[in-house]
Amino acid sequence: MGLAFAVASASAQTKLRAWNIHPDGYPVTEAMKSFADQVNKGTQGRYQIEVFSNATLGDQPKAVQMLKSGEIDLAEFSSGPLSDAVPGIKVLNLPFLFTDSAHMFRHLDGKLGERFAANLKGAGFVVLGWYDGGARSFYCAGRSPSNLRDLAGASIRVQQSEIFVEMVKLLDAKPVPLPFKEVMAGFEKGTIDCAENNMPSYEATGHYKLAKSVYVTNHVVSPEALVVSAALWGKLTEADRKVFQDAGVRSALLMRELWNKRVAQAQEATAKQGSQFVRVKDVSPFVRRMSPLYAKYMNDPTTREELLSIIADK
Ligand code: BDP
Repeated sequence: MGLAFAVASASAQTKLRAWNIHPDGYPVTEAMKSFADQVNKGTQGRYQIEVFSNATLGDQPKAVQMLKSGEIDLAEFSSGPLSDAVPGIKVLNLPFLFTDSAHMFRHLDGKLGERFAANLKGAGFVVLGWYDGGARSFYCAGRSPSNLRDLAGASIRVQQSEIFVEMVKLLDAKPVPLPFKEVMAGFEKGTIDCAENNMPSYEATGHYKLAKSVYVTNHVVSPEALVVSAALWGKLTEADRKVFQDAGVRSALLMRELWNKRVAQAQEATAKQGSQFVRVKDVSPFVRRMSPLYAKYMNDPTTREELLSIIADK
């Protein structure tokens, strides 16, 4: 009887659905797959995670809500759309806050990361790993910006996220919030002049084919997060939680390694295809334009403390 029960429960399988926006081969996708494999092994096949790539389950703001309500179990989100659901993490998208990924992970792999994770947990998102969202720059079709004034009046696609909308407004440009998968069509139809993203996304989406002028501003360096729903977390045993946590940490390390290689590859590949890169000479005019944003987050009690602790420890 005891044995029969043990056999029956050992073979009980739970299928989990993971949301992902990127295609196969992209560092996020590969890291998620390795996470799924490790969870599968660590739980002796009791948890089977299926990764739904290319945003087939819906766009990112929708997926954020789906995870919150437990409709999907896992996801990898960029901090822009996530911060609209969890105001305490908004500072992660402030322009020029982090100078590069190393600076960002110094904070995220320490106390501050724990605080952001606690904020997210309170809102229904359990962070299992911080992934690299890279450094974002502008790229345009039909104009070749070499200073901020060249962006004035441009229709610039942004993520469906408040802070990105505000940032573009402060550049005297027109923010056009669009789902990631609709950006290419925006360039094709001419409804947008520019977009902004990191180089791996610029390449993987094919945006480089139409938007050949990259203005290298690196204006936002921000993380992404591998998260599971609080609903799923509540159902896991302590031992299974440990398996998920270890797999999350390992997948984040893998992601970061794959990411660094991919950034270099994307730059090289797009340059070969004719993309032109103009590096920003001096970021201070850009930073000055952002001052209403800094003031807003400094005055906001939900973001002030995090912001100060990042600024105080450059
Ligand atoms: C990519 C992020 C992805 C975002 C996308 C965007 O990895 O999560 O959805 O940018 O700009 O870099 O929408």
